[in-house]
Amino acid sequence: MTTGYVWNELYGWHNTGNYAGFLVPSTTVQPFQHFESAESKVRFASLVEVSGLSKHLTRIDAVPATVEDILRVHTPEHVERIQRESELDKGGDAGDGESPFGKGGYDIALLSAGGAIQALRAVVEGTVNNAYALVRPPGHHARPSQGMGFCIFANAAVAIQHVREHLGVERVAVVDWDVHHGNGTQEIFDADPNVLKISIHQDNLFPFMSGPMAARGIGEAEGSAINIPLPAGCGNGAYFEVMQRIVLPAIRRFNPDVIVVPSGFDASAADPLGRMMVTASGYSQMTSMLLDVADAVCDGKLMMTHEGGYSPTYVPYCGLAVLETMSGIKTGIEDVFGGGYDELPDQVIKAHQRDVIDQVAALAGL
Ligand code: 9RB
Ligand code: ZN
Repeated sequence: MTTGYVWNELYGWHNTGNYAGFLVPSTTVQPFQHFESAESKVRFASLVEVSGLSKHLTRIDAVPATVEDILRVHTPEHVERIQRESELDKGGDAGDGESPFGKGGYDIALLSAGGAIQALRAVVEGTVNNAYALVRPPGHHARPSQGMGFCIFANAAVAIQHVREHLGVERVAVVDWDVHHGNGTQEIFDADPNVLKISIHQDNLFPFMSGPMAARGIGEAEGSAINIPLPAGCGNGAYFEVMQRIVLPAIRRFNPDVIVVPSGFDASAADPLGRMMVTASGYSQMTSMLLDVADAVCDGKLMMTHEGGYSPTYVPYCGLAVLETMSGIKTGIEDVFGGGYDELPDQVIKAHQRDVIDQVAALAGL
């Protein structure tokens, strides 16, 4: 089994400035770090090296996405505005006032989308079995004409459109396990029945009022979006039930050519933005399930592209667990930070969590 891996030092240089979380500093808000700082991703990349896992992965170089790649998904106005603001010393904002970027941010955003493209290309072409693109800035909130939620360009969607255009891919299943709704991916492919959009998220966390279970795709694509808005507090048990009752059967029914996972680790028990309880071993088991269904329907073809996850200490262990599972290589590094979370009662599915899963399964005809 060969697992591709994308990381570029410039991803750590994407500059979100001195926001206090998502707030602009002022005389009443002390400057700090933006939530989407480099920390959790740089430390993930660091653990991949220190653990020795990187020696067993197939490094894939990020290449900047071309403007043509970006324009398959975004409007020229959006792309031109990002490029223009990126030339300013003070940088700019992707579109919602809480997604800042520094000088040169356009180039790093192209490199982020390009990292996802190269990873997906390698999987589709079969040079690797599967791949993880540890890219930054993230992408799943970016809309056709506007960035938002710390995202500039829609990395996963750009990669999907690239391989459909260049490599003859037709059907793609997206499983977004970031704790926030993958609204951008959904909007971009809402009317496209050949892209299955599954998003597992905390109900109405971000964006506001986005990702209700009633949003199921539009027109002839009705049924191609499956939103799973979980109540806060879900742990591994609830997430496994989501996989078994909804995600895996939906993928089997859809029969994709490849599976793409916008992978955030902000559903982890340690995340400061999400209110979920997933652990590194939970992410590992969900990865196994996805690998199994990928083996069954699409020759194991699975690509993950990094999204959120804001615990600088825990994200690296969640990420390492996923990469170990994808590659089949154990580094022997224990989940020292999260081990205690595995024993908490929150890991067992609760009735009110199961109710939501049952409702979504019924809506989806599963
Ligand atoms: C604002 C609020 C947010 C909160 C979370 C994200 C996470 C993105 C992510 C983005 C924006 C609230 C501006 C609440 O990790 N995606 O995967 N903004 N949230 N109130 N206000 C005024
Ligand atoms: Zn998120």
